[in-house]
Amino acid sequence: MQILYPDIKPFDHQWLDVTPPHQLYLEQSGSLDGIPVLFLHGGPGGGSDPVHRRYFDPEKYRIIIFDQRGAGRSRPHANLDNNTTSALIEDIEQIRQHLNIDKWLIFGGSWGSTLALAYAQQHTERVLGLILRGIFLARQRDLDWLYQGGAANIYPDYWDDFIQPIPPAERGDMLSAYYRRLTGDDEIARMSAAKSWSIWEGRLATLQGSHKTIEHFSEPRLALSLARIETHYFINHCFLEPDQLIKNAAKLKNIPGIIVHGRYDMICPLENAWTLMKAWPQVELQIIREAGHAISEPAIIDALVLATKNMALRLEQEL
Ligand code: STX
Repeated sequence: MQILYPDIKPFDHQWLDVTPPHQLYLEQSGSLDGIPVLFLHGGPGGGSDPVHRRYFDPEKYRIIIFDQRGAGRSRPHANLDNNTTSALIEDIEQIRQHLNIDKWLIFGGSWGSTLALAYAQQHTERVLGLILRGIFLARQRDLDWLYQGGAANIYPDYWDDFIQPIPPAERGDMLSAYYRRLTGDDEIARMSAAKSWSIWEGRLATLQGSHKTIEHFSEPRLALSLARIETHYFINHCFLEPDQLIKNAAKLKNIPGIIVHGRYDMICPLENAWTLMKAWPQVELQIIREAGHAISEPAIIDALVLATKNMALRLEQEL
């Protein structure tokens, strides 16, 4: 059983100016001459966390982590202007050039896997490999699963709490109903909607459920950026064409890839990973027996740490 690497501090951090009004928090840790790996956080709007550094051997990897537009320590917080998938892909390219990196490994879970796939399909020649967790294809069916009744079959009690802030007449379109409140003038209604939104996601994230997870998701800053940025992306179908990530999957055929997906993932059902694997048969799909969605699930940690170890060995051989 693999466990996380020790807690480390970044050797460099900065705020990078991208298209106004955005400035991105960007940090590097591990070894400057190691294999460059870019960590893409989830949500969108979830932000990065110091624990994310600990999935990589700091002696082998140059660990690059940033907060996407409006998320985490990026500024302005929870801002939706010029906040689109193609803007994030341009940010990734700007970061790569800014750090003088030719090619890098991309590591992303959930929305981070969505963004990783979109980036890799557009900039294939820049990608050494992909390690993806909890695949989120961002199709209509994936949004309906989360916000229009699917997961409600498994969690009817938590679903009741989730729909509670929305009057029955508006429940036919939960995403728009939440988006209106999250972008409205009533600050109390905004924060209350943000917390309900974020807690629903937090409750679905782990197999066991825990106080710590719920506390984390109800923290006002996280709740607000997660809820505002997610609803903004999701009412726009993540700014992707229908089935875009599957239609373009053949572009990945020469990129080494590992997918780690929990069988009991209630945020992104395993079907997402299965469908991706069918379209990208060269990828290695690991179905994790006793795990849900979160990056913090013990069996997911085990698989991801092993994946970064094996990918380093593979890439060192090729270099
Ligand atoms: N959102 C899936 C996702 O990317 C629908 C995600 N879920 N939870 C997270 O991200 C955080 C833990 C990063 C907030």
